[in-house]
Parts: sequence; structure tokens; C-alpha cells
Amino acid sequence: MQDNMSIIGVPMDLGQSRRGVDMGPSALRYAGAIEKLQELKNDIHDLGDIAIARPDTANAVEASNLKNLKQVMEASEELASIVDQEIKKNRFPVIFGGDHSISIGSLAGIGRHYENLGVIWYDAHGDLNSSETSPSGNIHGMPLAVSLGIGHEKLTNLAGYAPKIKPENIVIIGARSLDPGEKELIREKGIKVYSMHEIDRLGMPNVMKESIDYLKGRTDGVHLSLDLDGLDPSEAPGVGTPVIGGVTYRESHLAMEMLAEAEILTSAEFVEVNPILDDKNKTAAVAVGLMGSLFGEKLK
Ligand code: B3U
Ligand code: MN
Ligand code: MN
Repeated sequence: MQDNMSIIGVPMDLGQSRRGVDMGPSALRYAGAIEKLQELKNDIHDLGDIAIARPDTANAVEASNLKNLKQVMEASEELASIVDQEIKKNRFPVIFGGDHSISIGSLAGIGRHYENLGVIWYDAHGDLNSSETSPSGNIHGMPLAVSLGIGHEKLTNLAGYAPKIKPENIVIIGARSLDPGEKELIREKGIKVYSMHEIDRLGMPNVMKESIDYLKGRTDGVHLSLDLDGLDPSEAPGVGTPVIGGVTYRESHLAMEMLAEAEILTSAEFVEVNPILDDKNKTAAVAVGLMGSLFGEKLK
């Protein structure tokens, strides 16, 4: 993995309904994320946080059931352009969320640089809803669909091209809360999913081995999108939509270490840390621990 990394904070909480996840980048910094990365890599640029607009009382974009569409779009444009610039400088982007809607921007910035960008979506959810299938209107439940070109055209056409990724290059790990429309899309597009059932049956070592072998053969870059709610809420309680029965901290460490050894990643993001809902910044500390494994602590 590259030694030169650029950190971009995205204090976004408008892609869902629980305030506080905008403090995710601060919580990660407070828990020592930058120092951890500096320990492991020679060349860390912390680019700080991008500015996020506040919600207006009236949604300025034409009628839609998507909450805060305008603000999410603007932030995604900005993030996409920063990520794009950093990759052009041959730097490895590490993005700190913010809610998961920020991946719309991350993938829009990254996608252009790869013919077959792989995506590991480590999450309790599929984030494969569209405006039609979403039960909530929360955009953080949509970024994977949007990146496939499915959903509101203001989001799918972000950064001027669509789709950003192909369904056969996605691996979802840790899923245990999928809406009916998401399940249908997974079936229709043949998206590879290791739900908790497969993790229980195969064990995390096999799940990661299969995922890595699968992506290695078909992709020219891999983005890790790690939603902290993929972990069990007993170990990562500071998330907006906790779902019991998740991946353990130990299994997650192993997953990160196997990714470090495989050397397939070209970008990464850590999202949904909400310090307001947390237990003394435990979830941010968990995220920083996982960054250590992902960026080669064991290999040093
Ligand atoms: N699938 C539901 C819930 C959800 C998605 N992502 C999170 N929660 N974190 C939805 O609203 O789309
Ligand atoms: Mn998510
Ligand atoms: Mn989630």
C-alpha cells in the first residue's frame, strides 16, 4: 500500500436523521487517527474538513422525498473533486465521515481513475435504496445504488459521469438489515454479499480470502467503505442505526490485516461514527484500531 496518504474529513450529518455524526471526523482525530497514520506511513497530509451547508427549512431542489438533497449533492461534488485531485497527485485518499451519503462523493472522485474499481462495503446495511425503494428518504441508505447509476439523477450524474462502479466489482460484508428493494437489486444485479449468515458459516478468514481472490482477479483498484455499524453495537455503539448480531472487533481486525497483506486497496473511508451516541468515544477508538491493522501495524 502507498505511503503517501491524504486525509479528508467530511462532517456530514444530513444524509440521515440523527444529529451528531457530523462530529465523526473530530471524534476520529480526537481518538488519535492522524497520529496512528503518521506512525505507519511517512507522508500524511491532513487536508482538514470540507464545509457542509446547513439544511434550509424548504428543500431548494425540486420536490423529492430525498432529505437534504441539495446539501448532500454540494458536499459530494466538493469531496469528489478533492479526491480526484489527490489521486491525480498519486496520493491515497482516506476519508473520514460523516454519514454514509459521503460515499457518493468519494466514489465519484475515485471511479474515473479505474476501469474496474472494486468496492468492499463493510456494513450492516446494503445502502442500495433508491428514492422509490427507500423506507426513510435518508440518502445514507442509497450511496451504493447511486454509484451504480440507480436513483435520483442529480445524484447519479454527479461529477458528470455514470455509473461510477459495476455491480460485479462490489463485495458487501456484514449485511444483516436489507430492505425488500435492496434484496431485489442484489438478486437482479448478482451482487456478491457475505451476510452475517455467511460470516458465521464460513468464518471471517474464508470470507476475506474469497473476497480478496475475487476482487484481485477482476479489479484495477479497490475502495474500502467501512461503516462502523457493520460491527456489533456492543463494540461499536456510537452509530445512528445499530443492528444487533454484527461482526466482532476481532473479526474486523483480522479482515483489515488480511486486506493489508493482500495490498489491493487504493482508497478507504470510515463512516457513521457518531460521538453523541457513543460510549466515551469508544467507536472512534475502534475505528482507529482498525485503521492500524488496515495500514500495516502488524506488518511493521
Ligand atoms: N435501509 C434503511 C436503513 C439504513 C441504511 N443505512 C443505514 N440505515 N445506516 C434506509 O433508510 O435506507
Ligand atoms: Mn452504510
Ligand atoms: Mn450501515
